[in-house]
Amino acid sequence: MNDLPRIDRPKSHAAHERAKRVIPGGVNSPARAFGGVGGTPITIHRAEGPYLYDVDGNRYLDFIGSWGPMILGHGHPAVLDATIAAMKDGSSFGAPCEKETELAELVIDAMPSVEMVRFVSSGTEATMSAIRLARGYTGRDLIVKFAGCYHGHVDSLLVAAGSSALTLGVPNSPGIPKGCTQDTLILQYNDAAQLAEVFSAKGDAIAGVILEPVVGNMGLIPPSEEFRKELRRLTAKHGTLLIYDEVMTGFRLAYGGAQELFGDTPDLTCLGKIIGGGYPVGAYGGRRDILQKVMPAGPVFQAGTLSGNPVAMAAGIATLKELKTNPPYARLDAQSRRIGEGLLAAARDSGHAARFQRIGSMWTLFFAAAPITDYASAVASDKAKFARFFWAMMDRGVYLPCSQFEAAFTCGAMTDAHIDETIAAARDALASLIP
Ligand code: KE4
Repeated sequence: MNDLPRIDRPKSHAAHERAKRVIPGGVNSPARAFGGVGGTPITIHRAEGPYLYDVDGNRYLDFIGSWGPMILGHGHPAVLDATIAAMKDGSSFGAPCEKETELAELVIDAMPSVEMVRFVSSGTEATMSAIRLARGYTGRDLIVKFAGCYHGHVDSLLVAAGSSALTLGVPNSPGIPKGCTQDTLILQYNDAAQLAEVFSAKGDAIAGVILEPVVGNMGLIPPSEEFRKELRRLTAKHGTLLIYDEVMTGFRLAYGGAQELFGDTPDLTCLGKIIGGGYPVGAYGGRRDILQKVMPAGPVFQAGTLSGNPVAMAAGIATLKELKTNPPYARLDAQSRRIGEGLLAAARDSGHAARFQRIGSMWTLFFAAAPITDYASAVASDKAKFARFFWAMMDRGVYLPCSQFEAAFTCGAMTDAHIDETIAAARDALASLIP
């Protein structure tokens, strides 16, 4: 049976051809290029609630949610009202405004490990600044990251990177001088023994360890308890800063992020996505004694024209207040669990080896038989079959992340009927795939 896209999307094709003439690859981020699934990226006209609408008038249930930010769904009234009001007061001042302090207080209230916070305009800026701060605070140079984890396009961290770097086969991008990565040690996620080995040899020279506390950028990979606890023990023992990159998991897995879910206390936390409610916001925060090293309080430099932008702050405040007042987490967890049960049953009935890995409303269907625990097992999954499944779901009105190495996100605007529709579409799609 033909697995290729069944629905023609002429306006998306034309829009993409036009974009390619003036924007590299026709996209402003390679994650949207459909490099992992082939075909032409879909151009979106608008979004509302749980839906995306493309320029050809097709409607899709949206499981990307802008790669995480849209946990409330698109166009939530509280966020709309807050941003429109903020815009009427002025879109950018280049001077402090109280919305920055208000959002900082909400973040600090949500995450006990965060005693102070600095806002930036992207997750990349957050991790870049956190790495600089770890080095400035400890006076050390070495940084540890894990193969397959993605922390944005920071030179020193764009090695063995996940997400679109992995999808498009450039986990080590050209253009990055050796000098930028010579102090970056790459270890394997979930390998506690290797951690102990490296720390016994170099622990006192390591400024920081940065990781996704739950990986979304290799597809969904949970950490083992042993790995998490060994990481905290060894970093504390050697005076190394433990940096949780919660750009994706923050306010997603729980109101207090993965660190609330696991009861962990990192030294620094990076945030993004949900704290901007769909607007460009990143943040890094943590222990007061560390953050007090950030300029102008201390000597570690970091700056940004639109950091703390009042409209973006208003969106973040409205989003976090809604999440705090009406926490969706139990419902998102139950809906995502149901999706997993439905997709696994459908894969089994259609003869496809599959694994569904999930924490809360972050999940991934891997076409693999064994558990996916690290970079090697993730890249061994059947990416070609995932690509065919992606298009089969697209043609049935369900928009999944366009790569095996991404997490899908359920959102608060989805009802049980939407989940039923998704499971039915997956059953039909999987039956259409050649085993
Ligand atoms: P941004 O610079 O894209 O705002 O954040 C970088 C980043 C940092 N840390 C984690 C854990 C992240 O997941 C990200 C960005 N996530 C990707 C999707 N997996 C963003 C999509 C894109 O690159 O277009």
